Amino acid sequence: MREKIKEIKNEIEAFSAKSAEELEQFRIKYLSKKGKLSSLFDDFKQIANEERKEVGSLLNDLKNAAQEKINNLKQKFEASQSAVGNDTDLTLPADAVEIGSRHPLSITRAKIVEIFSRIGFTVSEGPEIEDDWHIFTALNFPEEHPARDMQDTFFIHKNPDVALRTHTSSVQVRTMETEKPPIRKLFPGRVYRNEAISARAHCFFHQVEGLYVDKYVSFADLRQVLLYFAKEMFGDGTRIRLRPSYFPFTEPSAEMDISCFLCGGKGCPFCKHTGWVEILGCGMVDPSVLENCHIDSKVYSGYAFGMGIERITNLKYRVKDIRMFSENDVRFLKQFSPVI
Ligand code: 2NL
Repeated sequence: MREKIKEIKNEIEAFSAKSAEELEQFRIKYLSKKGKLSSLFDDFKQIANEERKEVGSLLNDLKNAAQEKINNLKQKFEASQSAVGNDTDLTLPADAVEIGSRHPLSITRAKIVEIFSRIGFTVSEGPEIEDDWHIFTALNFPEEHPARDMQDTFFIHKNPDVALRTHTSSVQVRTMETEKPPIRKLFPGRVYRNEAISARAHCFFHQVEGLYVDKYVSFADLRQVLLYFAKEMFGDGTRIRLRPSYFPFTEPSAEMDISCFLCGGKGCPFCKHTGWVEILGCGMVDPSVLENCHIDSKVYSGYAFGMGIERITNLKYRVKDIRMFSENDVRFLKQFSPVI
């Protein structure tokens, strides 16, 4: 009897089925009424009393092992059957997986960051919701400056004033408040202005600002760094021109044009026959802004600049409507180089 149990146990352990039919044959052979186990249980009735307990438990183990084997194999067949049903055509082509592409604004931002990183600029980011001090007061905006007006700024709270930042200069203020010169950084990010939405203006856009504060920083340093940037961004033959301008936080301030990259400066419809295209604003950080950030303006000086990422992107890719950048239309987005 024990020999027989052992033999059948080995058979069951060694068994494997290639199909559901084979498994059913196995079940009939071992577990059906006329199967091998039934006949073993019949033999069991003749067994001596002192052996009943031990052999009984061996028999039960055997039955359980057979049942478990069947259950496991059954599960395996069911799983594979549901994955590949009889009516599944495995020769059909798979659904195409569309490869995404980098957003044009991200491409431009990365390019700007890369160009400045080569000359030692690192990147800092900060909050989009800001207090009055970091957006306006520290930056020398007088109390009655029009940019503080409800028309330009999205206020979240009045008294104390909390608003969506209108420029990333707020991050520069935070940096100057917490870090010691030399500071050589870029500040990319989204900014918000309460403007009527059109092809040329949106209620949010993106900026990269730059800041360099150290001893003996001069306007000549600013000009040379911006010339380097213009050549790297728009081509080696690019020339720059600085026109006097005004910002509350810089003195002197300037607007920078590059020679038109389509006509080379000769004049064409793109540059409105001037030969020049405006790309950014810049200037020497106003000493009072440095002092507001606890930097000694008698020891340190600095330059700053700011540009709109949408504007630079439009120049490079000739996007006609700024709203396309945030419409999520894949026909627009996939025209830019894919991520590989
Ligand atoms: C533009 C012009 C500019 C700055 C941004 C700046 C920041 C601090 C101090 C001084 Cl904390 N200046 N930023 C300076 C000049 C121009 O942006 O057209 N942006 C789109």
